[in-house]
Amino acid sequence: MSAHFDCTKATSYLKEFETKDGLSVHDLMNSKTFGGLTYNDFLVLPGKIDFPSSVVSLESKLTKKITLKTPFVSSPMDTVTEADMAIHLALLGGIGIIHHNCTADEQAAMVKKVKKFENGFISDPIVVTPTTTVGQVKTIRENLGFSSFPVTETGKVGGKLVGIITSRDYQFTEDDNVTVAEVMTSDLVTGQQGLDLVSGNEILTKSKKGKLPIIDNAGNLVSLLSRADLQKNISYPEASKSFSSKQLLCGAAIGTIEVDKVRLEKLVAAGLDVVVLDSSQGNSVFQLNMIKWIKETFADLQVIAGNVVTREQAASLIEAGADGLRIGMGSGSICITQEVMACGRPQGTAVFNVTQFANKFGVPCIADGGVQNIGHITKALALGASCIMMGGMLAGTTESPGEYFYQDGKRLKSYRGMGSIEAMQQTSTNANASTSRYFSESDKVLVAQGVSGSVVDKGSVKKFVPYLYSGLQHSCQDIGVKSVDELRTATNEGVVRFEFRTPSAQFEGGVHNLHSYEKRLHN
Ligand code: NAD
Ligand code: CPR
Repeated sequence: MSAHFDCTKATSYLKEFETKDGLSVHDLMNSKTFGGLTYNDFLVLPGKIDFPSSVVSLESKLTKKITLKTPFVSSPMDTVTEADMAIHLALLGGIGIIHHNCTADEQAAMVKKVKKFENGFISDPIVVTPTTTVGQVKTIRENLGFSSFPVTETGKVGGKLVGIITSRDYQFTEDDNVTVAEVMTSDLVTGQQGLDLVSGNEILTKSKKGKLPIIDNAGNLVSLLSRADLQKNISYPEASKSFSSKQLLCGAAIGTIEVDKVRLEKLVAAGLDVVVLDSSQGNSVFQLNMIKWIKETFADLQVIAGNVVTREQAASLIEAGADGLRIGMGSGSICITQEVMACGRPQGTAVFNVTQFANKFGVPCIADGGVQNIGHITKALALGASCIMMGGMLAGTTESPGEYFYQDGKRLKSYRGMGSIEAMQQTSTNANASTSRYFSESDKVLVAQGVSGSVVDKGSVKKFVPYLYSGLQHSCQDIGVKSVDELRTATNEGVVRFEFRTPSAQFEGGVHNLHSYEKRLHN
């Protein structure tokens, strides 16, 4: 029998005599054997677990001055981010970037809605007038499922509050012509504007009421607090808020033509925290000039420039004053840019090369596009990204714009590229010149860079984002790092190791050889 080494010394033997298993990120990315790498072309090797996944911190920078508790950003696309998405992502610790395929006023109104949002308070409740009939109230209940309504003189939020009508007031009223004024409760328990959620909850509990109308000093209805909502209302300790105003953080995208300056003025007036200069090729004089103008005009506004995929592109934008960069050209799920423009870069390589450069200047980078699962998120962060921007992953959720429809027995929502013919045609049908995004070069022929399609219903981001969050924590635990920051540092220092993945390794890493299965990602 041959002699073996002492088992009790295995780890010290490893450190002393063996080279580290796997590849450093630098060897992985600088290998000349392969071309540019995508997230699927490599794997992270597991490390040591000596902590629970729940302690993993996902805090990460979005820009020089904004740090998020959750490194998730929604794309400025008209099938992904409007106010509802931006509100819920911010509540969950990320941030939404509101698209600009609409008028400047519409976009500013969405930003305002996010900034004015107060968790738990319904800012746009259904309101009736004293002359509304009980029959009409019953119809609203049947159509919308709500049974209680504040009553104002105007029938709108902002009108003088005169009562509330609940199912108790009208359930035994058989004559549908009776007016709300005849049956409503006018002896009201109300809350004053500015009341916080905890105090509102206390009033509801003490008064044993189901709804608490919130009024301003003049007695006008401002919003409504609902006991049922409060009970199911999750508290959002991770919410992204500005320190001074305590309002949710909100981002929005603009283009780089002259009228975008007017657009931005409106967005800033609505309370915008961060602007994304939205372009597939950010290294343009148009964008450099726009960054300089923004920095001179709105000193406090954070500017994310892009998109870039090379160090040279990044250097121009960093020098012009960008507070963050957006990386990705041609990797998006709806994208045909690489096919049509011949430009782009595999996303893994793009993220590594740009972040290696930008991080030296303290400029955080967003990995944008091509993310299909939690593993891709982990890999993008390991390669140096600070945040992850998602389009397709967040499309098809309850909070994404658009209605669900059925096709082939599946519940779907539309998802389309912002340079798809359909999205560009919507832009061009807007008569208002200030809505024009791209036609500064007076294009007669539209050259599509993306497609228009659909994605399956993913349910609410209230469940989906916590799934991504927990999944990312588990992934970091497997790698043996306690935070996203540590993931980046340990990768850069060669502590976290990698392996290439051949096509057969990719096949092996997926579900295989089953007769049938259902892929359920979370409960
Ligand atoms: P863009 O606004 O950067 O460019 C459109 C055209 O307008 C370009 O020809 C550009 O040179 C021109 N232009 C811009 N500013 C100008 C100015 N001030 N004066 C004269 N001409 C000017 O938009 P885009 O790159 O076509 O992207 C359109 C949308 O599609 C964006 O939402 C973008 O995010 C998305 N997209 C993304 C990718 C990607 O891979 N990330 C690829 C394609 C499209
Ligand atoms: P996915 O997350 O769906 O893979 O990609 C979303 C990203 O795709 C967007 O954030 C944007 O950068 C990019 N994108 C949007 N419209 C596009 C068109 Cl028309 N073409 C190429 N890329 C596009």
